[in-house]
Amino acid sequence: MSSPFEIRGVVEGFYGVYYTVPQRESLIRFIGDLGFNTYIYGPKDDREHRVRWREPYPEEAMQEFAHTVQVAKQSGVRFVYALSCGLSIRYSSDEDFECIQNKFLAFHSMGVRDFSLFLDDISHEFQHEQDRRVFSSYAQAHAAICNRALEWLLSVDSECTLSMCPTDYCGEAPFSAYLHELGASLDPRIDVFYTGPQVCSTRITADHALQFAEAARRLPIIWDNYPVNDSSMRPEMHLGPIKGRSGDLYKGCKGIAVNPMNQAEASKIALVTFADYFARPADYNPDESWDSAIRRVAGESSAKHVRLLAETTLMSCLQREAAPKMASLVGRLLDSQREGLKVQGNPAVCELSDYLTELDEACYHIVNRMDNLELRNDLLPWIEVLENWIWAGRGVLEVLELLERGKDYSNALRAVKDALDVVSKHPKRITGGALKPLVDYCMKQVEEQHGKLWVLSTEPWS
Ligand code: LTM
Repeated sequence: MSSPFEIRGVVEGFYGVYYTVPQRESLIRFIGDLGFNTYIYGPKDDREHRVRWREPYPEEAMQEFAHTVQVAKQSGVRFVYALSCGLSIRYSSDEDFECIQNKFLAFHSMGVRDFSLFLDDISHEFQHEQDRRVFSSYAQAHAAICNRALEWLLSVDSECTLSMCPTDYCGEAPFSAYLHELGASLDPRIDVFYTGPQVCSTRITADHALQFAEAARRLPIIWDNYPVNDSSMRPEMHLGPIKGRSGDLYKGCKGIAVNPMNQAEASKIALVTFADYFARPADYNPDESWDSAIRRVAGESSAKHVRLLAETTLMSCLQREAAPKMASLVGRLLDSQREGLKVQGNPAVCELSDYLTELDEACYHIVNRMDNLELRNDLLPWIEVLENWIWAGRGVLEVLELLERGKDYSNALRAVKDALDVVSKHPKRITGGALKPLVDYCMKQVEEQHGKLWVLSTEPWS
């Protein structure tokens, strides 16, 4: 691929359940085909990567890594092994340094030449008295351990490289004293990660990156926290295209490493859009790219169904509104009610009802007819919630019509309540509560005519 971004990567750097070997290898082949050239291995919950970083991997795991490294090689992707030693390391300890060496050597012997030290999401202060005595600051300790690791790696093999994630990896100028000091002392050959103005950044421009570069004294690698959905984002499913990355971002960085979701297959949609952005950042059109990305991952016959679902789950660091189309249909319906239109024969009611039917069909197709079963499995929990929203929405339309006709609506209302119960208790979120104003309106009508029948759960639905 010709691209102004030198590094085009994925960083498996999220919290929570990380990829199985087949998922990782499928993803590496996939991104290789797309023109990515780097895969950074560093899932936070891999015990030997972080919490028990001093321990070697079991032999079986090393055999699996060796296979994955070969897959990466065949796919034209550099496999980078990252170690998150920062939770407990004694920066001044030779024994701890030896643990880093042993870890890296084991990967070197299977052909890995690129390494990283992740010092993100750790305390901002020394954990060991001994380090406080040896180093004048935390930044000096970080520079020292990384410089020492690079010198040693190069003595083992001149092809080796080292990158690092600093403890302060986001923000805007003037940046912290830590980052300035780190930048001044860190060997210039060591690449540094930067996530943009925020941890999960809405926008990242060349200007942001260049300001970081001034503090860190080198162009950063952007660690892009979209589409990742770990930690507090676990309820979300990020199927939208990348956007908000400026057309000239490559002028301020060495490249981009994308942190994907815990759901490997579903992450491929955003990754295809990243590939389009990498190829022509200035001409990148998120909507066009999104269409072809969905077709590529879901397959032609499922694309329109996955697109419909994706349009209900857009809430992320990139945009607030989860389901703009659904929200606007609900808005139109409520406007028509304010204008005094009847429910029966109301075009806005028909439109919303048709839309809910289409969505229902999409859910059915994805669950029962889609060829890509990995994608289906990734999406199932969100489909479960969406189906309940659909039932609630249809139920509300039925209640409103029955109310208007003076008929018994108790069964329909009970169905609404049951569906909303599922929604409010479910760990996943979808639609951003776009139907909620309609539910509230319906309950008000019911109450006005017949008093309070049920108090509906006030759990957050968004
Ligand atoms: O972003 C960085 C550098 N570190 C962590 C990631 O491990 C995590 O996946 C993302 C998103 O929650 N946030 C972080 O702070």
